Amino acid sequence: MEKSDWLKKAAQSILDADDDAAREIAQKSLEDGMDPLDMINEGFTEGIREMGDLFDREKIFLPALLIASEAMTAAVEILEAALPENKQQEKLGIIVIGTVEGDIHDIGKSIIVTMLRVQGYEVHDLGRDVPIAEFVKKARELKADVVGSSAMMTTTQIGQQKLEEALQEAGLRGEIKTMVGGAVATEHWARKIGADFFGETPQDTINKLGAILN
Ligand code: B12
Repeated sequence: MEKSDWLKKAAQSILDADDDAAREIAQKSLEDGMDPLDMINEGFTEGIREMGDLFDREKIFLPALLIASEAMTAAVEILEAALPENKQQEKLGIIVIGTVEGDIHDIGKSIIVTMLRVQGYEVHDLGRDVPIAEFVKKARELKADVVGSSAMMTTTQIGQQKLEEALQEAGLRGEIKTMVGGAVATEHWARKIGADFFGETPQDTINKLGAILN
């Protein structure tokens, strides 16, 4: 099958909220020699984005979105397992990342995690709904170079500001850089709270990380 057909099928399985199909397409595309990263970024992600648009326009409702999200997660797990281990001896940097407290959205954050690992960063993923104190504790423990936070709601965005303040108070902000992302974050927001940068997409994040750590 052509690459474009695999990508279309992947997106469609998310639009159909069909987790069996999503798993099968992930598996079969690998057997057919597809690149797992292309399948995630150009295939399944397109599906969840379109579902997001439909949800925004009230064409679908939360239960359908939830099932589609689960299908997305199932497919990404299979594709991630097929990624080559990064054998680089010297890691590019240590990153601690999570979705801020009160926020359970983790699809986008998990894609960032995957992409940064593939690039050669050592990424510690704290998951979702992560208390601010946990970010600070892990950043200190692991001597992180960068702390990243994801926020998807206007109500939870404040967590990114609290994280900046908590890192300052812990005296860690001198040695640790910060990056913010997620649907509600912007360049302006990053500047306002004093974060080092806003990462809009995986590639944008990779570029800015490279620049800031050099
Ligand atoms: C999928 C989804 C869900 C799923 C989440 C499943 C999961 N495991 O993540 C479910 C169904 C569970 C859900 C629940 C809810 N959701 Co919801 N959800 C979405 C939706 C449709 C898509 C999000 C997504 O996954 N996008 C796809 C990914 C690939 O994109 P992304 O997240 O933006 O990530 C990219 C970048 O932002 C960036 N990035 C992301 N994180 C980070 C971090 C760093 C450090 C960096 C550098 C970059 C980066 O890279 C990613 C890859 O490109 C959005 C709509 C939208 N337009 O965003 C609403 C949305 C975020 N949800 C919303 C709401 C309100 C809710 C609920 C409260 C339920 C409700 N009443 O609607 C609950 C939240 C419960 C809670 N406490 O968190 C609102 C938030 C509104 C607001 N502005 O505050 C949105 C915007 C929908 C809307 N228009 O109303 N949701």
